[in-house]
Amino acid sequence: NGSSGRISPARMRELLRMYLVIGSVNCFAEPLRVVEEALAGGVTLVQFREKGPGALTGDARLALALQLQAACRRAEVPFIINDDVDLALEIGADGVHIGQDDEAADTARSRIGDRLLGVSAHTAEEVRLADRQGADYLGIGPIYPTVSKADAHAVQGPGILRELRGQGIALPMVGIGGITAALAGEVVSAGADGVAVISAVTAMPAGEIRTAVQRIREQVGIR
Ligand code: TZP
Ligand code: MG
Repeated sequence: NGSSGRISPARMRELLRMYLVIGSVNCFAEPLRVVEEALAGGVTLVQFREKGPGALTGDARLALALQLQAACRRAEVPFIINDDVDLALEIGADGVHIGQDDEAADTARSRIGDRLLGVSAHTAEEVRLADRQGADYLGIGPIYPTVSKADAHAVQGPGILRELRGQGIALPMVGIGGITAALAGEVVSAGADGVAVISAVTAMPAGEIRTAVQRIREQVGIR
């Protein structure tokens, strides 16, 4: 992506529509299988988020990242890395996603060039700072209670999305936290460009993943 410039907001919005976040600890089935089934179902963006108790480290973590990246490449779906800019650069990932406790967004931006940069934000102030520092999109949440993040902020409800849009924030935004097919529609109605999910896809048998992704896609308006 280095020679083609920053992603356009329109293209970014498309990528956010059905966004899978995945780590081995979240998976019921084998992680590569989970990603392959999710790609077959039509996920639009994949984030490798290998953290929490039992997460892989070192060479095993690198090997899994490379495996999942290869699957995403075959499907022509961008693959980005949570938190770890070094890993993203090492494997030539398509981007990074960072939280408020990770390195500053402007530092990440200068290190990754034109690759995708996502930033988690919880308030209008954090959103405006991330925008100034070069974020391509914002992750907003947790929208609903989540079982997948131990240190999650307070639940915001879909109203946070409406509020941010009401304040004139136009940056691409994805909702995250506790989103299921049944809730995806209201997240998008509230102003998100799409939904990011972990457990709605990863916490199920491999044979059900493709259909689960397709059902979420329908709810966010992708046919
Ligand atoms: N950030 C805010 S909530 C969350 C993250 C990484 C976890 C989302 O997982 P789930 O299973 O879709 O609630
Ligand atoms: Mg983080």
